[in-house]
Amino acid sequence: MAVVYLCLGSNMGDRFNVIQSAVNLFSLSDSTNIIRTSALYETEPWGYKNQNWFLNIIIEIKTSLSPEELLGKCQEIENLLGRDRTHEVRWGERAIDIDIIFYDKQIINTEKLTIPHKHMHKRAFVLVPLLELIPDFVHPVSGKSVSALYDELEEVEDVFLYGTRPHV
Ligand code: A4P
Ligand code: MG
Repeated sequence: MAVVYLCLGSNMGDRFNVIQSAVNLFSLSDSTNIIRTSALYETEPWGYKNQNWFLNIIIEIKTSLSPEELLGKCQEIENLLGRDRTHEVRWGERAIDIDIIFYDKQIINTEKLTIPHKHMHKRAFVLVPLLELIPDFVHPVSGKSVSALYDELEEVEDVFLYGTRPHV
């Protein structure tokens, strides 16, 4: 079993409901167990700025799936929750986006998958919730801990605690 950190984000439609539904689908699946989640955060858009704010959360899961199989599972859940990639702008609005941040300490660089996620170290919306869960976890490529990566952030987009969090 691998321990994996997923970042879920939504900035379209009923954002809370979409995040809750994604959490439910990971819980219900035989191949993924949710161990813990961070709090839920409302975050300023990173990248393409002219769009709605996101809700973001990190979930810690145990899984029997390989990284490629897990990517397939994440995309299946995105599709079930109404994501339509044909009308999207890069870094733009989406009902749900699920990124694999860490998969144990594995380093993967294929056409379909980059793990650790290639932008995670530049994103407060990933590092702030990760800090709650694994501040001392060392990024296997840079050799820096999550808290060191957070301290080194140059541009920090706004990240606020959201009043409530999804039920697991
Ligand atoms: N892919 C490669 N590595 C991974 C990985 N570690 N996890 C590939 C997930 N997918 C990975 O993803 C494009 C392709 O990336 C996938 O087919 C997969 O093979 P996508 O989700 O279809 O496209 P995308 O999400 O539009 O592109 P990208 O570059 O992955 O964007 P991000 O990095 O997901 O960023 N601001 C805030 N505040 N909160 C957010 O959640 N999200 C984004 C999207 C931008 N700004 C944001 C947020
Ligand atoms: Mg993505």
